[in-house]
Amino acid sequence: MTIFYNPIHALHAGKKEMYRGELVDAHESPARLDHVLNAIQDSPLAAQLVASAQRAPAALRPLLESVHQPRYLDFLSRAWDAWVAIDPAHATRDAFPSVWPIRDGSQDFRVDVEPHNFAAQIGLYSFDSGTPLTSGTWPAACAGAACTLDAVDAVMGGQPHATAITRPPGHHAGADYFGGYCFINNAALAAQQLRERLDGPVAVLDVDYHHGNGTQAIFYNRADVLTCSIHGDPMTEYPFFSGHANEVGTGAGMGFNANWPLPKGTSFGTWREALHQALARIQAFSPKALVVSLGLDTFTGDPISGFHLDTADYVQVGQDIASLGLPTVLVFEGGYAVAALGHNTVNALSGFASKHQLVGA
Ligand code: OKP
Ligand code: ZN
Repeated sequence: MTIFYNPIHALHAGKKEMYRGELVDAHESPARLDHVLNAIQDSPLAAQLVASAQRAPAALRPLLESVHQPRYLDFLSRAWDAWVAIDPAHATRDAFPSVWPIRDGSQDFRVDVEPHNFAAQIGLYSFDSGTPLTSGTWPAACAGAACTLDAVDAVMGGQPHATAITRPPGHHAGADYFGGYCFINNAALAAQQLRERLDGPVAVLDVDYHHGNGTQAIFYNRADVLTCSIHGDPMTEYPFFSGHANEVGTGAGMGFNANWPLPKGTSFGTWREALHQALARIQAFSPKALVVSLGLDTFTGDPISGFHLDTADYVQVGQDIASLGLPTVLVFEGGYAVAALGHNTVNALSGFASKHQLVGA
């Protein structure tokens, strides 16, 4: 397994996030990845770790457009300059949205027209106020997409599995909106590219504590990409407005989305039963490849989450997922207990690599 990492992830460094009426230090920080990379370097996986290459914007753009809308990408690419152009003092603080069109499919608010006003635009293309848009968000997110595509290329080139270690994360980002610390949906990008290049169905398994609403939405009406997510029950857990068990897909995609919402406080034993159900669902789908949204915020010590997986449990998590025997791209997502995050990630990747054997190989 080659483990690609995004060498410029730290360009995205949100200062603060809105939380309960005040600005608190951002949870999604460069220190997260520093801990992960240090732990990998100190592990037997060290020899597999390589920096991913940057990609020219013109080469990356059509790939990004395979999962995101052009006007959303246009907005993200110019957002920081537009923010600072309003007032040079903006350079010292991150941009946040403050007004949103409700997306309920009705005609209450227009989402087809992009207003000229920056506050309106950042609201049009987002769904929460907890995701700082910073000076380095766009280059870091593009490099994260390139990192993910390197992992896809490795698997297409014959590696049984490859990993993208990157931030900001991606699974909350939809075709035309950011939120939940996410801007470019790396897992969806990997799934779509594998789908195109393998010319067969692909499955996504999201084990982050938070529902992968963006990934679900991007593939919701499609039968060729099965999306499965195990997460905190949206009745109490972010992102609240999706992730229920009765979200099963729509139209041609009916039956090709599956959610396992679990109560806050869920133990590893119960979580693992859901994992085994998800793995069985994926196996029945017979995909040609698997994408894993690897969030480590299911850890018992995570400051914004509520499951009770321990550091040692991640070896088992990796082994269980590997038992599918599918060509696999693992994409790093959440995990905010920074001191333990490195060990948790290494355990998941080591467990996976120790057990993985391509079916039919
Ligand atoms: C991103 B990922 C905490 C409130 C929740 C959003 C959480 C996004 C999690 N201040 N804010 O799925 O790990
Ligand atoms: Zn999460």
